[in-house]
Amino acid sequence: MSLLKVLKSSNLIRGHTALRWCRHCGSLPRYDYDLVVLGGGSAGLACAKEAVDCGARVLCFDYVKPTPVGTKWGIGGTCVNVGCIPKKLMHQASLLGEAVHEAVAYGWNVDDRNLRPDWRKLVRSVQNHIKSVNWVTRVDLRDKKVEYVNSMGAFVDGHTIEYAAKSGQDVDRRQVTAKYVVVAVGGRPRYPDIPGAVELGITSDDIFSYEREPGRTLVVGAGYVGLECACFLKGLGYDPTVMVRSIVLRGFDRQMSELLAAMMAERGVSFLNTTIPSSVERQADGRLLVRYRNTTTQTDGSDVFDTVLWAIGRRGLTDDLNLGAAGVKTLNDKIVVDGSEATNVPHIFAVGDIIHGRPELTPVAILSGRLLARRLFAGSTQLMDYADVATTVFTPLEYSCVGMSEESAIQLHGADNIEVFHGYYKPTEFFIPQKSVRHCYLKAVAEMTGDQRILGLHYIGPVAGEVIQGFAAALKSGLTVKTLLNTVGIHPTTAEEFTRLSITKRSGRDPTPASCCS
Ligand code: FAD
Ligand code: NA7
Repeated sequence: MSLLKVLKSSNLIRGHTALRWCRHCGSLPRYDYDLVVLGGGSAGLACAKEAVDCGARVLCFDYVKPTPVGTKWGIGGTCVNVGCIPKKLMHQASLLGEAVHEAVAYGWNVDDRNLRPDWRKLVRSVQNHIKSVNWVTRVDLRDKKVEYVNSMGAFVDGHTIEYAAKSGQDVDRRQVTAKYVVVAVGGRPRYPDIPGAVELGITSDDIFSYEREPGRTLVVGAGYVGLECACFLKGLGYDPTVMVRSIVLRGFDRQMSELLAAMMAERGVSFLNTTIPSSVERQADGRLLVRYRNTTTQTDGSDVFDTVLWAIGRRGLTDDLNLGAAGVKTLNDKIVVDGSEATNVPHIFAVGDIIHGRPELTPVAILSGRLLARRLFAGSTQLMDYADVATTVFTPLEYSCVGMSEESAIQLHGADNIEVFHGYYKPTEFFIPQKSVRHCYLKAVAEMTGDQRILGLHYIGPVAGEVIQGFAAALKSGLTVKTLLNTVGIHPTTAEEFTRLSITKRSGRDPTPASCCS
């Protein structure tokens, strides 16, 4: 009998196993795996792949529970399937609609009247791309020798994970053990606790594969996801209304957020301010009657929509993990970790959206997963730096920022110790189609004294993410106003406006530009 069979029959190893001599201790391993990763999204996959590159034996579980209307997807997590990637593609589709009108002004002979997108074709194209990414991801895992199980993993104890294994029609429960466990299960959209919400509403988990044209859509929630969805729907010719409970884009710079909302309103997105939904009912004609309450006027109202999209935030997927069996502490639905992403149980870690109090962004998930693997298996001591992470809201004029908002800079340093440089600007390419420049604005929040270290940069305009990405590296390297204003711009770009920021808010001077080229 082979050694493997002896070990298996003696129950020294169970279920899935990767029996190899341990590179780290030189003997037969005590656990089936060096690392089990729960969740095959941005964080989990990055961690698993890096750990294998460092010589570890790794098993990654990924499983997606279908949404209430039955939407499901493959490996790769939120970003690839129902987040950044389909969102960016729909954003691009909506920008292209706008570009057709601009093309006419630039002399292209296209008929831009009655321009309508083919929603089903768009959805099909987006889904085809996603399927190709799912496939490449699986091939990548196989090539890198990361074992992957398409099943939900849950703790039996701190080192043991149980899952359902399918063979043909049969499903049996199996267990694997691991020296380390990384929890990277991410989150899913919340539903409000009101009649009709779950049965009749959809979320960002459904919209990118939605077979039916969304039509007149109520987007409930004015965070990042709500505003982005409302904007691509508007750009695609539908009629979105955003229901705002309190303020738009809580947590972002207030002035920029209000400017963004004004830009959306100018483009025809409707807002129901200080309003919360009370119920959703299906009418006889199939449309959705939404009742709501304005919390300022204390009045009730109602309206009829074709689609209701909940964008009221996301909950961490801790419910199915049986974290209690491993003794891992949670806060609400998130996992509390220290600066090394360790939970209160030292060999159990968490990365990505599931951790408490960190930015819910893909690059954050990827880098923290990778760095954790290097610390666990390659002797690295480098910790994830969560400060000054740049982000972009993909609305038609995009908003991107890095570092502090004006409010947090004032709160931390005091209003007298902060200087804000700002300006409106006119993108050259906006002139011929006579696009509105009213909301093209940027500002740098800086220290008052010395070379004036920059604490935050904010920009509303075209391709904001592309503009801010490079400045984010500069800000992390200690960028000052002096350096910024000594940097020669690239003309004619919108990014160069950061090198021309000479007007301070304190001066009271008019921040609207007189000319573009002198
Ligand atoms: P996820 O990607 O959610 O992966 C977790 C995986 O684990 C999922 O597949 C889940 O089904 C699975 N799972 C859960 N429980 C278990 C279990 N018990 N066992 C096995 N598997 C399990 N970020 C950006 O940086 N830029 C953007 O433009 C952007 N746009 C977004 C747009 C939308 C609409 C949304 C919703 C999010 C967006 N984000 C964006 C955020 C980004 O998608 C997330 O921050 C990122 O995907 C988090 O990765 P993660 O690995 O932590 O979790
Ligand atoms: P956010 O940023 O948490 O925003 C949620 C929005 O929904 C916000 O405007 C909330 O208003 C609103 N909200 C929350 N609960 C309700 C209820 N019950 N009724 C009405 N409105 C409500 O979540 P997102 O999904 O936009 O983004 C999450 C992350 O995903 C984000 O960080 C990106 O990285 C990707 P409030 O301000 O609380 O009054």
